[in-house]
Amino acid sequence: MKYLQVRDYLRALAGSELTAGDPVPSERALCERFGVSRMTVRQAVDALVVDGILERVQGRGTFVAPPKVDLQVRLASFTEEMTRRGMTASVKVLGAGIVEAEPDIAEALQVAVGDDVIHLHRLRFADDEPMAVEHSWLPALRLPGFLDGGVPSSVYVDLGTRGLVPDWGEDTIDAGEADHDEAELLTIGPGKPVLRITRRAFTGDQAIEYASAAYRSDRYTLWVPVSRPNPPVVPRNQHPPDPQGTA
Ligand code: 16G
Repeated sequence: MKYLQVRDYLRALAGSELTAGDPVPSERALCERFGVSRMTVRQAVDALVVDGILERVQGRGTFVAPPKVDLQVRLASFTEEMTRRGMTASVKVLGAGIVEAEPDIAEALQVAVGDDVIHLHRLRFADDEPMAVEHSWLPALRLPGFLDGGVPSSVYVDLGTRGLVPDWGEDTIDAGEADHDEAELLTIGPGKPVLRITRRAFTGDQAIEYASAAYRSDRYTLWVPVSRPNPPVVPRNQHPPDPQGTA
């Protein structure tokens, strides 16, 4: 199929001579080069837009898209993840303080309702581009003086200095739409898709963080390593099948 030739040519071009933000050859040039119709060229471009390799900018044309950051699902901090990818992490603190734990936060952090918890609301950047809006809650009683010197630039580094860096956790990931405030902060349109990630992180058997974040899904790919568990992993609140059938 002709369109595959055009697609593969553009894909190779985007991965070699061109870099993010460069325009791709015009439709007319591609039609001439491959002896195909505009419709065929558009079909090839569409496929690469869907794959996130090219992006169309209204009124300006088609460009090589910035590479997607693959968000690896593992217990790393935002700062570590971005550094590992050769990007510079930065943060804008939108709010920070001690609040009383609401019932859902109290349950997640294994504290009593009304106990002091640290609440952080942060906009996270990679190479100065907004990537995620995060709310985090941490048990204040376990972290005396946490906010005394201002909000640490990396929460997990601060936890590390206290010997409390989380060593395991649970993430849940949902597809969602950016609400008005998130869209503004992330510089995407309202209603654009985001990945909603909640995390409960533990140090040993004690919960140290509950977090809820909206990640731009145009800039993130989730990368999930999978392997066959042995023994089977059972979701929380469920019990493995009883082999004796005696339950
Ligand atoms: C990640 C965590 C977030 C944690 C932050 C600490 C996810 C989905 N979220 O963004 O819960 O608060 O790292 O990063 O992975 P920091 O040490 O750079 O502040």
